Amino acid sequence: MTPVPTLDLEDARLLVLTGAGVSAESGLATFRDSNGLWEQHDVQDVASPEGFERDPRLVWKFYSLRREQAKTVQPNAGHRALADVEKRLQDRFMLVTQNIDGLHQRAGSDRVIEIHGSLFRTKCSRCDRAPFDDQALYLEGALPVCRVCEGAGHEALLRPDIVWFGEMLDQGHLRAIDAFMRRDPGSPSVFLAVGTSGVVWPVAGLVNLARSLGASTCLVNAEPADNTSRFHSFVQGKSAEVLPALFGLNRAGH
Ligand code: BV8
Repeated sequence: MTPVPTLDLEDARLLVLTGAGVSAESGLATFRDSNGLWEQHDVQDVASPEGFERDPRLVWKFYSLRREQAKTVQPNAGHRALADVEKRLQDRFMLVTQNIDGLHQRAGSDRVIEIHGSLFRTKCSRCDRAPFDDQALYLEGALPVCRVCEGAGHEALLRPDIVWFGEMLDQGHLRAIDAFMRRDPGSPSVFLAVGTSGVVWPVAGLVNLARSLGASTCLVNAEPADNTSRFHSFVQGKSAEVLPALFGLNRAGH
């Protein structure tokens, strides 16, 4: 682990962006590491609207297996460290996660924006009914259909409430992130990215917005990321080790 800088959070706002690397030490596969999810599946087949259109059963199997596995693992010390610093900073803290596994919430984080959606929410592929909490596994048998559409004489499959490639992010989320970064322009702010390869846009561009607004930026990652050069500081290491040290906690998160 490279030396951990001290983050001066006195009066500062802290925006944290996490990716799959934060859940790696809980036992969940990342996407682009060796043996990652995108080595086992073609992204276009399982994480795009076209793929769902082509083979919804394959897509529901892909996400049902991840839903099943996410329930069996536990948050790690990195998740707990972020939940702890949220309690200390309160409304000066925002967590934006690309992860859909729900581990931040299970570790106690409340101020979370799931910018790419959630494994545990399902929505209609046709109508605009609100997404709903769903723990079910659709591994065999009939795929879930929307009862609201059915009542109106239409047939429509339910789908995971997840942002696939080629789909727009929730504009409300992007507005909330932008407003948080622009709040109290005179006060110090920190942008911390953890466990993300910096490949997926538009989230990979958040560091540029943070810098343009005068934030100090830090990346914590197991290896250099695609956009490492955009950060003022880079800490190479595992998030479950680095985050407790970064926030002055021991590994157990106390
Ligand atoms: C969109 C689904 C409008 C859920 C995902 C420019 C602007 C806008 C869009 C684009 C653009 N250029 C290209 C695009 C299109 C595309 C895109 O970005 N493509 C990339 C691949 C080039 N973006 C989109 O389609 C977005 N939509 O903008 O709509 C539009 C559309 C088309 C064209 C223009 C505009 C939608 C993006 C969301 C897609 N959905 N997932 C799911 O299945 O999970 S993205 C997927 O990648 C996940 O959400 C994941 O979170 C995300 C990012 O991956 P990471 O989390 O970073 O994971 P990864 O494995 O890559 O890296 C893990 C890192 O952790 C590694 O670096 C590793 O070293 C490190 N690590 C490992 N262990 C540890 C660790 N670090 C610390 N500790 C450890 N222990």
